[in-house]
Amino acid sequence: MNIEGFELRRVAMPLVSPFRTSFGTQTARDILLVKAVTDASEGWGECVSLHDPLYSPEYTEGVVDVLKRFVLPALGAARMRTATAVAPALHAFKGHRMAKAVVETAVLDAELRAEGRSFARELGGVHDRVPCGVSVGIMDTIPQLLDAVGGYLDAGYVRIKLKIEPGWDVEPVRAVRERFGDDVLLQVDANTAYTLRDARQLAKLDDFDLLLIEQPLEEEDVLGHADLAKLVRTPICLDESITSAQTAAAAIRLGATSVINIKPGRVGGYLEARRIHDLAVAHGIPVWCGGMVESGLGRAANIALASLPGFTLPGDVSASDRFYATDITPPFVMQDGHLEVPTGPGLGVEPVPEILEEFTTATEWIPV
Ligand code: OSB
Ligand code: MG
Repeated sequence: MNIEGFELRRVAMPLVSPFRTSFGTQTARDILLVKAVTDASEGWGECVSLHDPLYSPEYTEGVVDVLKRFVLPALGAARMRTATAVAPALHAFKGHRMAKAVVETAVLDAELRAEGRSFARELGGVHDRVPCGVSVGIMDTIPQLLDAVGGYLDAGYVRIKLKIEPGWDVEPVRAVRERFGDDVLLQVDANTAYTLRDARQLAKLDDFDLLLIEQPLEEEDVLGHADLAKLVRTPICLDESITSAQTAAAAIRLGATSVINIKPGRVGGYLEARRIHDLAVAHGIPVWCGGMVESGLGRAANIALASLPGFTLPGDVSASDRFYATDITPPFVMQDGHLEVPTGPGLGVEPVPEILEEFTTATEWIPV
């Protein structure tokens, strides 16, 4: 397989409703797609970076810059032919994992399509469908939140995640428990909005039998999470702090995380995501697949990853209509609270050409 070049494509997709987290409110997604074009096939990657560096240091214009300035020229110079060669060819460049992940995913998709193998099969998936969780944004009022959660439960979601921040934590959790009962699988995500001084407030969540508290403290405060784990009974789950298998190993050793949210984009790609899965399984740490408000392309790959055996908790793997009225691929539709794992070559899904064109705001061809 010889790589001829990469198409960078920007796609603007409106969200069905605003999505508010402790770091901001999103009303639309400006997605960077990368298409790898080889002499044998084409493959897609979806970049998870956000428009602004509010979740991680990366941001989409920065990803485009690092791709054009460093990543794609290095791949061309390496005459790289397989997805496993991508990470070594880029190793000299520090960080920029979302940028590295999107090109590795595009090359992997191209390679698997050429060979007729699916992502799930390549990564080691063992299930043909995965359970769906949903991430519920911060709302203006508790009644609004209860309406939203009720709607997702009616739709069949098997796990609810509430976004929290100081001032929106114990009360919304209590209200959801009171209205929907103790059987609902429930967890919270703070996106780094607290400090260790908030330990007593966070310990109040212990009364509600939550599956986990996700990333309460700053990304780099791994020790703080280890200290917090001794002050609260609810399991701590790291998201932002887990940037590689190496940081995952350290966080596990320190007792900073007893569950891990794996997001392939955050850790440099699906191959590193699988290494974190394997490490976690070896340590008896449950993992689940995070989401970054992906279109159907990124969603397809996440579903494949979530079918690996260590993904024992439902992920932020939801149906297309959780975020998008119209997806750029045929929509992922939930059945009985689950999504089917794609079995076709590569991602197993492709953009619908007319819809892709309709949402596209810019394209650029970069030969290598
Ligand atoms: O922290 O998990 C997060 C979305 C954007 C940025 C960060 C996060 C999220 C989510 C997942 O909560 C949403 C989804 O894709 O289902
Ligand atoms: Mg999170």
